[in-house]
Parts: sequence; C-alpha cells; structure tokens
Amino acid sequence: MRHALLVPLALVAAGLVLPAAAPAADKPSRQVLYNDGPDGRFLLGGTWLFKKDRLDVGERRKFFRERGRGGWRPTTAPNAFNAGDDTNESMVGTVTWYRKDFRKPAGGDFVVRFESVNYRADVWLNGKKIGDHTGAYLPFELPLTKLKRTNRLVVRIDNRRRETDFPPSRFNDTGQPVGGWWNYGGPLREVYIRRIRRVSLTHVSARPDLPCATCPGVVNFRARATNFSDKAVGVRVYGSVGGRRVKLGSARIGRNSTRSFTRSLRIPNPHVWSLNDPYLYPARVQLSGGGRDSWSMHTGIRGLRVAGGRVTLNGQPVSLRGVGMHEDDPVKGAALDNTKRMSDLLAVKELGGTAIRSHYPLHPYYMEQADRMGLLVWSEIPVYSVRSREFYKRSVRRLAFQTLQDNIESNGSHPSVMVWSIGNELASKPKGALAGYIRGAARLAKQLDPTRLVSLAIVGYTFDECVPAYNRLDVIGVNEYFGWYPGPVGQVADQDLLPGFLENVKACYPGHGIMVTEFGAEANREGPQEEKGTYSFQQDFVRFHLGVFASKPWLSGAFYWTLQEFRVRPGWDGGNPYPQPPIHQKGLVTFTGEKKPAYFDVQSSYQSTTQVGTPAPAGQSKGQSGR
Ligand code: GCB
Repeated sequence: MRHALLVPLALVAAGLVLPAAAPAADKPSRQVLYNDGPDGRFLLGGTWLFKKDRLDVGERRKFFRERGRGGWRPTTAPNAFNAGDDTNESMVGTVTWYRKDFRKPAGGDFVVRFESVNYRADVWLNGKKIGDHTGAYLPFELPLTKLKRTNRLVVRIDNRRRETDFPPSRFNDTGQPVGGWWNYGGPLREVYIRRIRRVSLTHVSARPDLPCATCPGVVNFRARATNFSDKAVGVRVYGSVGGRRVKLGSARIGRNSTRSFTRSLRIPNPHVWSLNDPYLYPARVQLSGGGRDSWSMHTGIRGLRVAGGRVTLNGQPVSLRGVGMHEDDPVKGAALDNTKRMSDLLAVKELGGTAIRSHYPLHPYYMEQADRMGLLVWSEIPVYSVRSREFYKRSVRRLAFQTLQDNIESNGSHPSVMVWSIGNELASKPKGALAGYIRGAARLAKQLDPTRLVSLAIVGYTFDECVPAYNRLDVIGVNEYFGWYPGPVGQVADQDLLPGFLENVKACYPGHGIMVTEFGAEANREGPQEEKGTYSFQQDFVRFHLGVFASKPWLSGAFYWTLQEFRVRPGWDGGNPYPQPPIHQKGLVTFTGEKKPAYFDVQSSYQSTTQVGTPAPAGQSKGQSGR
C-alpha cells in the first residue's frame, strides 16, 4: 500500500490534519450495475480518492489545511464532485483528479472501462499514461498493460466547458455561464475493469428489425474483435438469439489489429416486442481462439418505419406521448444510482407515457429497463445548440460523427431505441458546414443502422420556411413553446398560432414523421392562471397544447419537457417572472419529487390517448398494444 503524500507528523499531532491513511487497495467485485454488455466485468467500486487540481492556490491551501493527504479526500465512482455547488465557478468547470488503488483479479489481462466521464479524461496506470478520451455519456475502454498485484489508477478530469464541446460553453452579456444543463464534473457513471483475452470482443450489437408486421424477424449482428497480442491469431465468432445460433465468421487477425464480423439471423414467427408486451430474446456473441470471450444482451423483435408521413411501430401508426428527462438528483447530481433510474422510469409509466427523450445517451440501466418496460427512447447526442461556425472546424465535425457512431454502436441492440437524434436546436436556417453536418450525420446513422429513424430536434418559431437539409431525416422533432417564450424570429408568445405552425411544418415535410420533442411551461407557485410561472398557468398550458396535438392525427408523438425539475444553470429564469435558479421548473414533478397539479392533467390526457394504432370508434375500448 502506498500513500499519496506523507503528512508531516507535526501537523497530525497538532490536529490540523487527519492521519494520512489512504484506503487499502481493494479487490474489484464481480458486481455489475447493468447486465447487457461485455462479460467479465469487475466493478471498481469502494473508496476512491479525489482532489481538485492546483489551478487555484487558495483552494489548494484550503485542501491542505482541512484534509491533509496532499489534498486527497475519499469519494466514490460514480461521482459528480460539484453536485450541490450552484456557483458560476461550478458551472464553468475545473480540473480534478480521481484515484483508485486496486488488486488485480486472478488470470488474464484487463481493460478499464469508464461508462461516462465529463468531459476530458487523461488516465495513468502505476504512473504511466495509458490514454485519454473526450466527451461524456458514452463508454470508453483503455488497455491496462502490465498490471501488478496492486495497482494505482489515476484520472485527471477536465470539465471546463469550451465552445467546441458537446454541449458547448456559453456566457451571457453579464459574463455569467449559460448552457442547457448543469456541468457536473467527474466519473459520472461507474468504472469497471474487464477481462480480455489475447483476442477479445471490443464492440458487439444485435440490432433487431421486423420488416413488416407478418415478416420473419431479423437480428443483425455486428461484432468487432481486437487482437491485443503480438502474434496473429485465428478466431471464430458465433452469434445466438433465443435458441438459434449463427456463425458470424472466422478469420486470422494480425497482431494489434481489429476485424469486424457482420451477419443477420432470421427469426420466423417471432414473438414481437410491443409496448404492451415487451418480449425480449436473450442474445449472445461468443469468440473462440486466442481465449474465449463473450457479450450477453437482450433484444426484442420490432420494426420502426415512416409510412405515409407517420411513424409506425410493427406496421401500426403511433401517436406517442412521452417526457423529456435529465439524469439529475438534488444530492448526487448526475451520478445517479439505479434506484433513482428505476423510479424515473416507473414515473413515466405511471404518467401513461410510452417514450422518453434526453439530450444525451442515457445510462445503460435506463436502456435495458426501457426494453423490459415497453418504453421507446429518442436517443440523442449532446450536439446541443452548437454554433454554426463551429462546424467549420474539422475537430468538431469529427467528434460529432464519432459520438453518433459510438451511440449507435453502444445502444444498437436495445429494441427501445426508436430514433437516433443527431442534435438539438442547431441554427434554424442551416447552411454551409452545418447543413453538411446534418446531411453527413443522417447518412452515417443510416449506414450504421438502416433500421432506426434519424432525426434532429429543431427550434419551432412561426416562420414556415422549408429546409432542404432536413430532407435526409426520417423524423422532424419540433421544440415548441407557443404561449411561453417570445421567439427571436416571429412571436411565439401567442399560443393560438400553434395549430397553424404545426400545419406549416407538416406541409414542408409531408413524407416525414413529425414529433413535438418539447413543450412546457415553468411552474413554482400558486397564483392566477394568467400569470406565467403559476401552477394554474402550467395546467392551462398543457391542456391547450395536448388538445392541439390530439387534433393533428398525423402527429407521431409529443414529449413534455420535462418529467422532473433539474439543475440547469446559474441565473436561469426560463421565462418565469419569479424563477428559482438554478432549477429548471417546467418539470411536472419538483426536483424533490412532489407532483405539480399539471402532472394530473398530462396523466389523464396520456392515459386516454391511443398511442399505437388508430383510435377505436367511440364506445369501444382503446389500447396501446398490437403489432
Ligand atoms: C429548449 C431546450 C431545453 C431547455 C428548454 C427550456 O428548447 O432544448 O434544453 O431546457 O428549451 O426550458 O428553455
């Protein structure tokens, strides 16, 4: 066992600092916080150590005085170090260090797997740099070569947001940081080490499809194998779904090289996955030769299409009702646990919702539970309000495409994924490099996964100009705040303009699926219905909007923004004359979990909406089910 710094005994004796007892290197446990994924994972849980970087000397002195151990103090992974710190500095971000001493489990070599680090990570093993990564919300792995019996993993995490990040940093006229959600820093999701063989699977997906309601199901396997050794190795790769098995291929893989295997498996007479009957098949990919390696997953056979300008699920048109959400908790920030994740999903079900959306790929536990609970997911990458000029930078385009690819590869097996969204609220008249990004991203998503719908969430104002770059998309997502925000282009404060606006969108894109990806009003107090920010204003707002949506049979879905309140940014008002920054208060449920009156209006509307299939004639029962 080693110590970060030996604390002078005199200071300890003087009681100024605690004795420097670094936690003993522990043994990673076999526990996993989500099931579908690579086998051979060990959780790097227990006690981690944390300190802020010495960017700020005052801060450094404070740490030395209060904590000892050279500024290290105990923490956990996952962790959002600035949860509960609502200052401008916290939003801007800083540099922190995380450290974990661990014992090597018996047998084999390992990689370290970070499920999400916000935002830039540099990683050292036993004092030697082993790699880095940029971008949150998706996993990355780095090889742990030359593991000893006890090892020290050190991660430097820089969450200072830049203009070119996803999401980007921004400042208002008074120099205050703005942005779409709180900039929590740290390893926001858990960390594993994963056993690898000489040749191991480094990516696997089993992507489901149902080409037509009466067709056989199809599972498209894609597996990538990497030879970590310095000799060429012959391997065989197999895939299975339910009891069926298919050979994905055999090949000789050169040293330090990677090889992909793809193959489809037909499932005659499948038990179809639907919202009422989310039936899942176990799926697996196994590799032999150079050791044995495997990935275990679940998938569900269902088909998503756009036909006649409607999104269909298993051949039936949908009018989904759902909610937007953020991974946020008053105490833990974005470093959630599964109890909170499960309670979020149960709340969506209780509301009568069938779909969820967030601005970034959700934790894998949300995804596998959405599969099991029959919820559809609008899966978006955090290419959020990025300025058009940034797309002229190659590094920005490259990271955006890479993030899209990583999301599709990581989440492609989930039957719940309905849409790959390439971003949110980019410039409303895309030209030049931004138009190029939209076209390129739509092409990439289709190429990697022709079975999912591709979309972009756009700002909805009253202008009705059709945008040629959107022709490549399958679904247009519209964020509309008619009756709430005055827009910079056209007034949207007048909610009566909403029905006409939606018709204009439809007229521009008759063959596309159209969904309202956001609508919402802040509410944090009792008061008159005419006054923005009151519970009764919010109730009136949701009733009006839901009534308009119900009158548009071609509308494929609508998501209330958001299910629950979250921390957005210092100084946030969100259009509310009496805001409570940094809390975003359009939520139907408060940050601490109390339902607002509008929750029940949304619930009664969602529960009485036929979300899959055409509404039954009056007098007959309605349902969400069916192929
Ligand atoms: C939007 C953004 C969302 C914000 C919301 C709001 O259009 O996509 O991230 O939270 O508006 O409340 O202003």
